[in-house]
Amino acid sequence: MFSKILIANRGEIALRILRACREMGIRTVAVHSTADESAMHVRLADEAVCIGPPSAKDSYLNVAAILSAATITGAEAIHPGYGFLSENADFAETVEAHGLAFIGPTAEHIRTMGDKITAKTTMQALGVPLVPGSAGELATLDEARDVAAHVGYPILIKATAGGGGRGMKVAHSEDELAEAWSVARTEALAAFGNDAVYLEKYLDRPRHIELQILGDTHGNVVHFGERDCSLQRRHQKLLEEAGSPALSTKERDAIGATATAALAKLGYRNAGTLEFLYQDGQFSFIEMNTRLQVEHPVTEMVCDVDLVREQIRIAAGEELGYSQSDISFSGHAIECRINAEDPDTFIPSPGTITVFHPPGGLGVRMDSAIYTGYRVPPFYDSMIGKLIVHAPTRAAAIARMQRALDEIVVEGVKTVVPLHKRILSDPEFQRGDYTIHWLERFTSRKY
Ligand code: MV4
Repeated sequence: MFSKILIANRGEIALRILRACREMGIRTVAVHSTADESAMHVRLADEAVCIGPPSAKDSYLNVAAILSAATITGAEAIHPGYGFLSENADFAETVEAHGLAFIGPTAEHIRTMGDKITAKTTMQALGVPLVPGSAGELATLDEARDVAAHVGYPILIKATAGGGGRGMKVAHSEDELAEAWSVARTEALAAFGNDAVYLEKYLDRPRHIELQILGDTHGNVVHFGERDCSLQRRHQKLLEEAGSPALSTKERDAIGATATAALAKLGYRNAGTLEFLYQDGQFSFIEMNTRLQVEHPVTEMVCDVDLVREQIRIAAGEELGYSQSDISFSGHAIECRINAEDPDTFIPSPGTITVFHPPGGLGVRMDSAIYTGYRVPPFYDSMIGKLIVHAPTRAAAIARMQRALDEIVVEGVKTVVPLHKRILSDPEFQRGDYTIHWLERFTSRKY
């Protein structure tokens, strides 16, 4: 096992990783920008190294500075968290070239899944169901027309380098195809420097369901069930739950078996998430995330597993030591992302937190790096914490989350807490009756 790990991240996820290290008797190295000198991850780590000015480009994305920090402190492994360098294949490769362990998948697997077409063709070859569409990149508009006629309208043009919904255009009929084609390509080129696009049948009311996977370096792959991440706005998730209100145990077992068999064949190691669109009882793979995700705690609560600890054990070469039949699902978990944003306009609200009182009690978990007097810097993501609850049933989890949201106090900055309260008291939400479009409509509703 490692004796020292460098955490190449900030905020709540840096604390999450630090906590796992502490419990495993592993020393920690925090890295931070000049804007984060008084951040909680810096205070709690055994050592801290300043890696640059506030701009993420010059600090949390500064590969040379992070590797220097690892070298001078004698860290043996680097945990990238989520965001920043976590899905940068070149970074993973460079870390390993320096004789350090990258706590994540191989650079090759990160690269494969980073390209959406390669990810899809790889998964298809491994027997994972996809949305019907083009076999790969489309060379011409004529080719797009043929594939669209074959799969049937409406269709979606997607950028192969895409993510976050950019470079994505719907065509409801052949009349709209030429326009969608050129707009998607132009956007893709501007956003990613790559105008390659592909085509899929457009699903009009899917849920976004993702499956948590772990693989070790001995060929064992298991899954920890699904998370329903349909409640998002402009591709920013806001509330996630495990399990999905839409899924039966039978459906979970079936997609889980397909996914673990596929990733075992691939030789996948460490944590990964398969993203699916789920509509009319059908799963369609869309993307794979090769990192620990923001919403991993809901899975931890229902499976009683420490996913970060597992990631570290896997990176150190240990065997999982359990199989699929040892993993069971207990109760229901919900996560509310607490963003420092106006709850109506979603405009970021950085500033000093004058009062912070975290909620507590049975089944309540608050993952956050804020404290009373903490200044939320304007340079990074506006998420300042995650409130997670676990209870025997979904109804009890909703009641528990409502109770916890009534208890939490965050003053000095605006937060999305009032929006969460509205969502949790909505009858459609309470019935689990929602798709990926639900929150967009809900937040534009007048009340
Ligand atoms: C889709 C889709 C409907 N049909 N693909 C959005 C970003 C990227 N991750 C995939 N996305 C979608 N792909 C087909 N064939 C709808 C979306 C989509 C979406 C997916 C997941 C979560 C939120 C979303 C919001 C809008 C659109």
